[in-house]
Amino acid sequence: MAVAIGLEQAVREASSPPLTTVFARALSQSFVAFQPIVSYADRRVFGFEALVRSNAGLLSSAADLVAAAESLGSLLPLGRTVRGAVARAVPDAPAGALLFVNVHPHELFDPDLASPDAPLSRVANRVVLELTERAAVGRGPELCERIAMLRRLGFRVAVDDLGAGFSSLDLLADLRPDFVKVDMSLVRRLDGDETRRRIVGHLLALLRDLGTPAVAEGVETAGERDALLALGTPLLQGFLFGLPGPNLVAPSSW
Ligand code: G
Ligand code: MN
Repeated sequence: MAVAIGLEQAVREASSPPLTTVFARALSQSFVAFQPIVSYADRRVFGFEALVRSNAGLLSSAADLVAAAESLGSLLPLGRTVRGAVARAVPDAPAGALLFVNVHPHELFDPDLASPDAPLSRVANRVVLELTERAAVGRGPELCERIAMLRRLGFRVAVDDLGAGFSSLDLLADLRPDFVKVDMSLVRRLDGDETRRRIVGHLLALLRDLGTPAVAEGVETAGERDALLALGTPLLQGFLFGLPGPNLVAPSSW
């Protein structure tokens, strides 16, 4: 068995370019897609989440790009590329709309992120940095200090993917985020599942009690939308309102 895997790997490595080359190509052909976040009650675009993609055949999704960057130690160049693209797009955003940008835990300590002269820092008051625990990154005072410093630059902060994987409730206490993004795994089939509805209902009540606005992610159906509205979540994101796209535009139908 071990021999078969070893051979398989050898064949793959012999017949394809090294990951560094594939990643460099993917990064050079990367772009940022924007997905609307809507304030449904007043049919207003509240903001957009910036999602990295690549036109290169390999490593075209955000997940693949991030995984390759993690294994190559290239998270900082990837993050800088994304942040630069978002900064260039901000002037095209509708007035008042916020740009939500995913930040890998390792990127938090990139000097470029915290530099007042970095392109994104200049528009920090339009930007919400989305954080997940994801990797085992120090959660001590240095993380809180870093977040405090980024806030002094004008950035706001969101805890991403709450309710899934690595985003635990103690992040809410540690970071006291400006927004929380409720993971799509909790949103899915919310309308047809009483238990799920109770869990999300209590989670939203907790966030209201903390004074933290929630964004529900991954809304795909009118049923999920209506269940979320009934539970009191006005900020919604998902394929129902718009796919990630190249332009910062309001959804065409809602
Ligand atoms: O982890 P994070 O929340 O940043 O991931 C966002 C991802 O979810 C993006 O890749 C985006 O394309 C995807 N996404 C956005 N809206 C929906 C949706 O309504 N349904 C599903 N299945 N995926 C979505
Ligand atoms: Mn996100």
